[in-house]
Amino acid sequence: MNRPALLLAFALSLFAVASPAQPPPIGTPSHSLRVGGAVKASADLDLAALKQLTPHDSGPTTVVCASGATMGKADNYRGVLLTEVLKHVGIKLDGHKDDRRMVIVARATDDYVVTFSWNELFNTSIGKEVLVAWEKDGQPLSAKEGQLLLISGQDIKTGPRHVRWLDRIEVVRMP
Ligand SMILES: Nc1nc2c(c(=O)[nH]1)N[C@H]1C(S)=C(S)[C@@H](COP(=O)(O)O)O[C@H]1N2
Ligand SMILES: [Mo]
Repeated sequence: MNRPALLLAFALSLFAVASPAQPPPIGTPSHSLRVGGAVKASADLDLAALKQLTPHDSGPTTVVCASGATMGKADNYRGVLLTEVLKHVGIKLDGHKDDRRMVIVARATDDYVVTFSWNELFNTSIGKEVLVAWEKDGQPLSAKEGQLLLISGQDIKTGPRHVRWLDRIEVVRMP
């Protein structure tokens, strides 16, 4: 490198160090779903692995914030039911009365967290519409939408349990 170029590189590197880190405008997109906790064996399911499971289409869905504001609409989200993911990995159960102790925690890369109970997912109709989605209206989810997201279609307000950048499912056995 010649002298002016060297000086320029030096000045640029100083600038990079001096300028404060900008917060990312969006969350970190999620490229896989780690499933852990009270499961038979922890798993890290990438898109290809999720697509091996039985796909599910949500049909028309509106995302409504807890405030009542409509945040978005889709004709369809495509993904796999959370119950299918959990059946695939296998919840670790210690006897007939253990399932009902389980809390299922869904977490995003920005640490946004929502919870479900085992009964809610496997013993009410809510579970039939809790979807881990990778596609909206035939298109892969954008980075802003999370790349992977979770949505609970039967909720009164669908915004709260619409988890962008979904990357972890934790099964917690209540003591
Ligand atoms: N990862 C993540 N998901 C999130 C949030 C968040 O802060 N982080 N906000 C929630 C809120 S408050 C609402 S109302 C809906 C709105 O969806 P949208 O922001 O994608 O329109 O997303 C939910 N999902
Ligand atoms: Mo919200």
